[in-house]
Amino acid sequence: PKESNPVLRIGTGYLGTKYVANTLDGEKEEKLIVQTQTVDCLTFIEYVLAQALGSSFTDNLQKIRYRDGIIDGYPSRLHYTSDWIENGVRQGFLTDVTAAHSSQTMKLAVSYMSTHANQYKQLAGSPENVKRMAGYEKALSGKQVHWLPKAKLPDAGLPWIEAGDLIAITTNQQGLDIAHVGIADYQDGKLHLLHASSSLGKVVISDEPLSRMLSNHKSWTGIRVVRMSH
Ligand code: NAG
Repeated sequence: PKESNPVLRIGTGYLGTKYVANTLDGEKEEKLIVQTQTVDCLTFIEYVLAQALGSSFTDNLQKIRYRDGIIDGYPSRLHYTSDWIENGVRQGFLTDVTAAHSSQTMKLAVSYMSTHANQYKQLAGSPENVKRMAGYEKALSGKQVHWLPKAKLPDAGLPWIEAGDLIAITTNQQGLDIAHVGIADYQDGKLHLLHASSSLGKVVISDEPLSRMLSNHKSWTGIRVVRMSH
């Protein structure tokens, strides 16, 4: 049965969990926050992955959320999902499945946070944090990553996209890499998204197949697919 995949099984257990944004941004000093009762799209998959990896939940979460697992202020948090993915691959708990199955590549170009510092509490009053973020943006920008354009994703999904895979939705919004994340879930032979939905205010399985979600959002361009390594 499909729910033998631990990521999907644990993720399904979060159905109905309330969506709340910015749950990690309340503290002045950056520390590991565990708030599994209220999630956004990224913290949802972080908690699921931290649990699916087994043994210490908090050790796992720190490795997932922070660059090389080290908490050193706000900029050490992996704010850009591409950075988050790269860290997970480097640390050995994620595999980039897209790289093996889609020949399409894109060059990352991120700058959103340093150029919209007023939208981020921990950047607004801190030129030092903005400077550090700009450095990480510069390091990430120019890197090539594989992706799958939305026109190449059928309603039925693809054989290499498995239930429980993590899906990161790419965007054409200037300076940003990923607009949304969730978990692959097949329903009646179609690929759906198990995700923390800001519009529905909770964790849901999408009514529509992922392919339709993508075509309904003009700025969403395609997906990257990563898998928990085992
Ligand atoms: C991401 C935010 C990040 C935050 C995370 C979890 C950006 C570029 N990234 O969307 O700051 O830590 O959600 O809430 O805004």
